[in-house]
Amino acid sequence: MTISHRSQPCLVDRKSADWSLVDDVLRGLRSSPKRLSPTYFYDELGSHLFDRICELPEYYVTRTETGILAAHAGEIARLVGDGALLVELGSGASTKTRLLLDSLPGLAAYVPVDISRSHLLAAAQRTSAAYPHLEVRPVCADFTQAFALPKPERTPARVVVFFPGSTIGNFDPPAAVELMRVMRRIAGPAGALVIGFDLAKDPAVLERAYNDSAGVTAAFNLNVLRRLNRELGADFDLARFRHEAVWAAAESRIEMHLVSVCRQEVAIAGEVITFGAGERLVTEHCHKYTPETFAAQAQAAGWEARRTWADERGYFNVQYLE
Ligand code: AVI
Repeated sequence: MTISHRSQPCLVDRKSADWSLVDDVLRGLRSSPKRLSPTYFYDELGSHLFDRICELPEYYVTRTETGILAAHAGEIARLVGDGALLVELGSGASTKTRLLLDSLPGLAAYVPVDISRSHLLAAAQRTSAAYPHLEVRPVCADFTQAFALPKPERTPARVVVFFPGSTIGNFDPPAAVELMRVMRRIAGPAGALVIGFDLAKDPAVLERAYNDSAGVTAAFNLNVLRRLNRELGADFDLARFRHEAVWAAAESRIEMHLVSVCRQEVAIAGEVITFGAGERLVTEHCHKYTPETFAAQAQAAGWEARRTWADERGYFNVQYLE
């Protein structure tokens, strides 16, 4: 049956009930070094700031991956095959997905998964309007936890997970392997994974990408404190922290920090957290791979690369795995 027009996409909430923001944040702030999960960046403002980062001249990641996807969408679509269920983890604005959707007219359905509810719903509505024949089934979930896929109207031939943007790099190696195992469970035995990952390169290029001249990444980083003020009644003074992104060669990653510019005390959820002058709060790690380190990680999770695409400068890889 061909359905010629679809109503608004219906969002499924699969946020875990036993997860608590306050417990997780306090655990991170009590640890040494102090840490916050990068998932906290993506409130409404943070999601918009991230969309702006993707357009920055210094942030080559999105443009480079988009170029690879645009150049090879036809071949990716042939590997994905007809009638697949395409599940995109951390779908955000779903901009890159359109390159695949344009080449995949026979998809059973598209399932964007994101933690930011309003951003997800708005993006799903835009996708649905642009592809009126496509069933779009947004799921609001933390994709690092197992969640049930919605049942599409058409039984899919297979499940293909799409994980672009080098978001895998925001997970430290053991967590990245675990997440790739979760993706195997989502995809099932006949499924596949299309993933984008950033490659190690000249540290000057990397540090520029995370210290842009317009200060958007700094605003994105600091916004996490604004979120804690709003949602947990904390009293972070944003002017007393500064954004820093540094290349850590031994770990092959950019480390994003918020550096306390003075000794200070911050009240949060009934606790007082002391920051020393110059103390770093770690907000994000962005791992950069070599083809070998990524292959080892994928194999540890049970995936085998079937095809790899790169850009001319060798900055970024997109891979198809089964
Ligand atoms: C989402 N993630 C892949 C981005 C990255 O490059 O690691 C997040 C980001 N943080 C600062 N700029 C972009």
